[in-house]
Amino acid sequence: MAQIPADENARFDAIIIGAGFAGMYMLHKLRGMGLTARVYETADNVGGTWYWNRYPGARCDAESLAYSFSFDEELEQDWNWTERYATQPEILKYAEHVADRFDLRRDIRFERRVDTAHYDESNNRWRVTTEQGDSASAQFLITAIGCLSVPALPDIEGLDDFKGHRYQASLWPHEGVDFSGQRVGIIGTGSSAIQAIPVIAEQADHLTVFQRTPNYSVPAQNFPLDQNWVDAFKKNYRGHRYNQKHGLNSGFGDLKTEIAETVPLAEVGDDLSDAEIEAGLEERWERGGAYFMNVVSDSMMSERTNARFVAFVHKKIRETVNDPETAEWLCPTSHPIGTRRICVDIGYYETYNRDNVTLRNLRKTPIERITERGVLLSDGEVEIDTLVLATGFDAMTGPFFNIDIRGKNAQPLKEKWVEGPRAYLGLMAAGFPNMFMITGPGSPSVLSNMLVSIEQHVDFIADCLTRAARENATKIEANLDSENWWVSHVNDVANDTLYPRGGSWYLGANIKGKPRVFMPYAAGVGAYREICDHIAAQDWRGFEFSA
Ligand code: NA7
Repeated sequence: MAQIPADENARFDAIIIGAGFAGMYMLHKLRGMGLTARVYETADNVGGTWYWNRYPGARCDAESLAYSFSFDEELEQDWNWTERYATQPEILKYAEHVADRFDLRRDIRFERRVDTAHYDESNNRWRVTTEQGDSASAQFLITAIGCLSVPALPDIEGLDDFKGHRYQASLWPHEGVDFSGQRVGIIGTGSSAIQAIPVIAEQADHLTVFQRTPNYSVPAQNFPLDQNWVDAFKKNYRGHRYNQKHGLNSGFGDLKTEIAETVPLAEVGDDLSDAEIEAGLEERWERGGAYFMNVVSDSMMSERTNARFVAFVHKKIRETVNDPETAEWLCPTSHPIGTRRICVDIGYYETYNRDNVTLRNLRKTPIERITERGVLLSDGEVEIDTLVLATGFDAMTGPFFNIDIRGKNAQPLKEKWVEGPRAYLGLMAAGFPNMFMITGPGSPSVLSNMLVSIEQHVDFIADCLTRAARENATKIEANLDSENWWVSHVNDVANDTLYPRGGSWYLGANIKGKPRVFMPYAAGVGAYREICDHIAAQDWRGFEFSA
């Protein structure tokens, strides 16, 4: 395919970085408003996270009928999901379908990595360059760069010494990997690994899991979707969408059940007897999904309630895993349940009953280094042919810091955010006029169904631009006091929950030297939407419009 020539001093109304779901919908929306836009995308196709994360077993942990666009009723009626939780290939196919259906590709430049984005005060425009030589400017800059798009390599000595095959979950080869006849080792036991482990175990000769911190996982209870049920569901798609957008479940939720049955059993766990809470947890476990946490409303607020959830999951692990020592090692004890992203699995704990799977507990026998032949633990070397790294991401701020973004007075965003991200509503940083962030830090983002949050942000940004155009304002900037208020509100909300005790990437705790700041907004998409709508209704309080 002939390479499209680089843009040379091209001018647009808006430049969007990233062609995942956020970038695609933003482009579609801007076009509908009669604005010109260019999208730059590093990959050679659309899909964002679903383009890169092709590891075996990759699938969404929000239900497919909810993890899809709602902005076009014909699209939502036409597209048919095949399983309760869609696989990565199916979601990628959906993303490609959206790109083709709305003819998005003609404004997207693929295989272009934005390296600089500088605000020019003299003409109120953002100048953007790519590593591939594009140069362009636009009045508005919109980042659609994802929250988990910068893979983190583990800080382990000798990684490059390994002579076998090495793969990273989030940069998986497009042609796939055949593990048959292989001794495979996997480092990491987060969501990615918990999805990949059962699938790799079925293929590999032997799989060794190197676990530092066990995670809580609940069964997906995945199933193929029944067409009659889907047809009935789609008749009331608007009602379901309303619930996703306004509900407490942040866009997750058990779609098979009517909303009345999915409300928590009680506001506080203390109001329920052990038998009552057990019955509720058992029922949610059987239904499957991350929605498990909402049996009681205070599961993320009360240590006592949370501990009852923990005891339940520990019991499930011990009942499932035959070897008692392996079962104990798999029981998380270092953090309350839900304070790290709860994993949704298909046969994860059961996999440890296979003869060809071994769990190594790195808390007892830490990794000393990677060798030519495998992984050297404190009690000896484990020889492997293939090493899989499922070691996570430099979450939320990492994607911003990968680009040299400068606002007024040439201030780098990296400098403004040196002690943690600061943005009004997680959407706009003071000192960075006309730059909007879709699902940025300080918004519900990773604590929500991303499609629900993306649509809300894109619509909000579009309304904000419309407000500016109506009043002939060319410059929109977040007010610093409003930003400070929002950042402290985000912190207050987080501090009222158990989240900060998770020590996870939500807090930046997985990256050396990163400030420990709880980044997502933890009050849910319903509360967040209400605040945004209220702010818009008060003539965009906290946003300053000028000519
Ligand atoms: P996560 O959830 O950040 O998991 C990364 C895992 O890698 C986690 O178990 C880490 O253990 C482990 N890790 C990282 N560095 C090391 C070293 N040096 N040694 C041993 N183990 C290590 O990333 P995922 O990709 O699984 O999931 C990210 C999100 O993607 C997920 O929540 C979904 O939203 C989609 P640790 O906990 O640090 O001890």
